[in-house]
Amino acid sequence: MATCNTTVICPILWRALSNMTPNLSIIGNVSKSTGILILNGENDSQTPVQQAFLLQQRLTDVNHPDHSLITYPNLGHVLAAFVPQQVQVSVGHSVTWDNPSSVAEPHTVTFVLNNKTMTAPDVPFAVRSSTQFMPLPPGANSQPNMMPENGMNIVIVSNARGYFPAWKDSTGNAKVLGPNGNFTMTGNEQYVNSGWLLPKGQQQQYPGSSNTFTVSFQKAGTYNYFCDIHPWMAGVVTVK
Ligand SMILES: [Cu+2]
Repeated sequence: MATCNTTVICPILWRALSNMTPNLSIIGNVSKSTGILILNGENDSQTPVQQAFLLQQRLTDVNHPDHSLITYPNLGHVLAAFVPQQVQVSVGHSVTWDNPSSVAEPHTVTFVLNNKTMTAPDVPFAVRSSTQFMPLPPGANSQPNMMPENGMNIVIVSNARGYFPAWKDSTGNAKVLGPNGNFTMTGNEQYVNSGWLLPKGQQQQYPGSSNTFTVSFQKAGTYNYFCDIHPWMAGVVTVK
């Protein structure tokens, strides 16, 4: 069976670097004992490379002793995206998604084939007000998000139908599957989700999460999908 691989890129790192780029007025006041490294993508739309040259010039003007500018040709801000965004396969063939990004940023491949089956990664549930939650591991800097309501508490928790591979059939039955789902799309589904896809080896923070998701398409059609965590990430599989 021919397999068509699509991948996910997520240069969150670039955003972090850009956010750290100080502006002109601040950079002139940085202590001379602090070394400054400016990293800038040539095609970066939010902090154009000219801005980086101005920062560099300002540091030269104030005789800052230790500063360098590195520009990266042909690189710039890219929002997290599916690559390629459009894939065409023949009936009976499959597509595998993975997450090759360098940071442990989760993504999902989510097919909402009936709008009423839409979900969110984190959702409210009611629990008894007396329910005690213990952070794990003990001493972790975490606390459950709880709001009192009518003698109960509302807690926001991770949605299993978003976190794990899950699907909902034509009659509304939902099934949650184990990690690294391998799903056969017959065309009768209302909802199919990959669960959280993490780069291989980076799922420690997210127990039970997946590295890959494979869908075998049994029926011709156009299958739109998106990432449940970053809804601007969208893709389409055309099955002929
Ligand atoms: Cu995403």
